[in-house]
Amino acid sequence: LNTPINASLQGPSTAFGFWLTLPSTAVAKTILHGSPDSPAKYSWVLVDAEHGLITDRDYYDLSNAIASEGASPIVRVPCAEEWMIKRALDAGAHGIVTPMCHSEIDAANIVKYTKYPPRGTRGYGPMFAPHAFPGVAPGSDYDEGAQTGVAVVVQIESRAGVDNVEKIAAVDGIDVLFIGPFDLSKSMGVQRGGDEHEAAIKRILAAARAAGKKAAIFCTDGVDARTRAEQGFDMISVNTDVGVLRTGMLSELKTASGQ
Ligand code: 3PY
Repeated sequence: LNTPINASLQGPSTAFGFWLTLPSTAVAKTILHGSPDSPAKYSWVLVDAEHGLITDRDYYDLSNAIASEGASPIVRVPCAEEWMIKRALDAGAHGIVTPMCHSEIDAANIVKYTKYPPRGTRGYGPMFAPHAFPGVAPGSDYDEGAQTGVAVVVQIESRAGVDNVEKIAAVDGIDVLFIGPFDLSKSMGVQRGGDEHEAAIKRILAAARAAGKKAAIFCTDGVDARTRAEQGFDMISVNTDVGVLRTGMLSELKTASGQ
């Protein structure tokens, strides 16, 4: 499938995206529609149903709104359950992110849930999925494209996940290893940004590289994202909707009130 995220991951530059935690097509479209003085484009949006306020009832509208702006909707399901992955894909996700991938067994199951038989066990019912893929017809066009064209992204964010990361990266069908730095620091019991944390991040990046897979990471602002881009990450979440709303609104108030 010729989706924005696939094109961006195959291209020479970093695939930048952002995190959507509000179930609002207007917020997603406002950010994606950009402005004349911001030529850089986000190629994907993480629709977060693990945390945040989005539920699977929102996937269809959000996926279509995001796709209509030329970006890929990537749904982070609440956890790596088959039925959750199926509902996200059936609503039109161009990719899925699964939290807490701890082992190659987890990874192999996730791949299985994203593919139709005989490769996997995804149930058949993509009546609505093709709507979020401009130019892709329902039926065999979508069905065949989805077998390899849906991005399968697993989060490495636990000590076990790091211990097994080379084996996870080697699983056929896994496209991207996505680091969750907050959960990773909690699971390892180390400071975010400290030496042990950064060493684990480097190991995940190296494991992805060695296996010919892509590496992604969640960032908290543009400076953080620039640093990770320079380290060689392929896919980067720059910030979150609420993160930017909050800091932006508070900083404007500070200026307005002369502080
Ligand atoms: C983490 O940092 O743990 C994430 O999953 C991104 O929110």
